[in-house]
Amino acid sequence: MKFLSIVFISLFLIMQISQTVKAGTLANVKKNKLIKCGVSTGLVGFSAPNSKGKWSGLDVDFCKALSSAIFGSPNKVKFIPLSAQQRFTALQSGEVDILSRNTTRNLSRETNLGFNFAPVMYYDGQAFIVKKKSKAKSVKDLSGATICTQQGTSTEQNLAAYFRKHKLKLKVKVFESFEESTKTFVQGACDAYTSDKSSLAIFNVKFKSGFKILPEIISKEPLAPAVRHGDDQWLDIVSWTVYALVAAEELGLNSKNIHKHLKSRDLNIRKFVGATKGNGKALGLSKRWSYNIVKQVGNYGEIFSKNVGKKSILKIKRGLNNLWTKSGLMYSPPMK
Ligand SMILES: N[C@@H](CCC(=O)N[C@@H](CS)C(=O)NCC(=O)O)C(=O)O
Repeated sequence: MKFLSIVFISLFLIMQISQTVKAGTLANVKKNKLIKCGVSTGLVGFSAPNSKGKWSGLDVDFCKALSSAIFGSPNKVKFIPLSAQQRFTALQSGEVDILSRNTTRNLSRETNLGFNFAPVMYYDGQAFIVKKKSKAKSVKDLSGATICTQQGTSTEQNLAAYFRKHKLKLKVKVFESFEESTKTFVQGACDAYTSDKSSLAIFNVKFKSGFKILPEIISKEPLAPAVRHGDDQWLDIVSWTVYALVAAEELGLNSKNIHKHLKSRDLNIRKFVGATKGNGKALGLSKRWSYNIVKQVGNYGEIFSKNVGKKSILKIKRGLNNLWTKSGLMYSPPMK
């Protein structure tokens, strides 16, 4: 009798566990009627709240695009601000469904931490900024200088490696909070500040050209959305949302003109807008998933320009983030 009840209890537990494994992230997201999107605490251009708590930025638009793909509306997202240090545990523990937070894809994060990265949303690299009146013209002039940076970032590791390689004396001040690290630098307690180059553009906007960025780019920082290992369908949806943004730009589809293409004769466009079915079903989404992304959020070029590019205050050039047909690295595999 005792043996039988142990068998039944074990069977019940196994069934429960396989239920939760089967109920993947998409099912959870649908059940909650929203995507829990991990973003930064406030990095202008990528993810930052305004005074009314409304979020904007490239990483924010990515989660909105995901929401359009799944719900046919860009607004079914809860943005959860995370510091560099907090972000990985938040993803591992299920506090967020996706991390869309200027996070660099690398081998140890993908293996040891148990994540899968979607395609790159922004190709970045690490750079240094100093006050305009500083004598430093190159990173080599920063030997022995105090450098501010943020804890739990690839920035911190690259800095140590670069100084070691070039036999420079490293004096570093690390901070848990972004706010504190930048404030300390601006107030003059550090001679230089280092991070992904995209996040340095804001200094001259906020503080009226009092700063200069040094010429060296010391690392590769391919920033990409991340999800937990073990949920292929969710990874497919997240990955093809990145590709849909890029493919739309390749195909000349944008938020203003896509509705005119519903009757297109072009087979690639017909697939994209869902006039010829197939892509949506394959992903477990509706036939209009990619149409909705572009109609409601825009194509990659539009969201780049609006958040970090020429229509934004940062005015960052497309560079590596241009389409492959324009000497950049943005490339979507065929969407068919
Ligand atoms: N891409 C790097 C750096 C990412 C990072 O967290 N950078 C800091 C400095 S720019 C940041 O975004 N802080 C914003 C925050 O903590 O909310 C990484 O993945 O480690």
